[in-house]
Amino acid sequence: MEEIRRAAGAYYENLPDEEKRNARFSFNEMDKNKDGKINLDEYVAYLKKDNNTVLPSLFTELDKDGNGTLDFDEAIVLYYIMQSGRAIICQSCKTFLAGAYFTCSQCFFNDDDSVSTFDVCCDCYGGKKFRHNDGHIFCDNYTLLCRSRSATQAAPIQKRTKVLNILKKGLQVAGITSSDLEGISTDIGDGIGDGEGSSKSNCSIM
Ligand SMILES: [Ca+2]
Ligand SMILES: [Ca+2]
Ligand SMILES: [Zn+2]
Ligand SMILES: [Zn+2]
Repeated sequence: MEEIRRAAGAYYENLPDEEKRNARFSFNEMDKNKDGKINLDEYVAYLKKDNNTVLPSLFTELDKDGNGTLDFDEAIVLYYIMQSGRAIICQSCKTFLAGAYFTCSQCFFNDDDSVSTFDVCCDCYGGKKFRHNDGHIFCDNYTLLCRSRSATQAAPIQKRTKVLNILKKGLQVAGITSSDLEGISTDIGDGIGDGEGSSKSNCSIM
């Protein structure tokens, strides 16, 4: 959680003023009784409003000083998690995935919208405490991010738009922000590696 907290702080510092105001606006919106802090009820009500998964355990983790409410600095971490699509949950034990985790590469790169990503925490993955399709191969989220880049670069030009669209759909799985993806798009524009190469990894595109 500490890592995400640091990322959230850095993210907020780099936001344009207008988006900083948006973050403040979201906070005020969440703060129904206008006492300047978010209690558990306000947190739950806010997430339910947009049909988000409500994890009371996440509230406890967000509440760094443990006083039972979230001040603005603590709530900014939630804002970051929501904005960056980082709200990923273990499909087995339902905990919030704050750090490294494993995801099914077949499901991730599947371009059928009815197939969602399948993510599990390291404990559930290591302890084989999950059920999933036989033969599907998992890789960790950091590996996936690297493989996504090489997969995009290795794809023939006409296929790249498709690959990028798949990546956009699965953006949240790797915890990539949209600005990261713009970086990938730019590289494509440079026309790097337009050969027929294929990624020789467990996480290659099927
Ligand atoms: Ca309040
Ligand atoms: Ca607090
Ligand atoms: Zn788990
Ligand atoms: Zn799968």
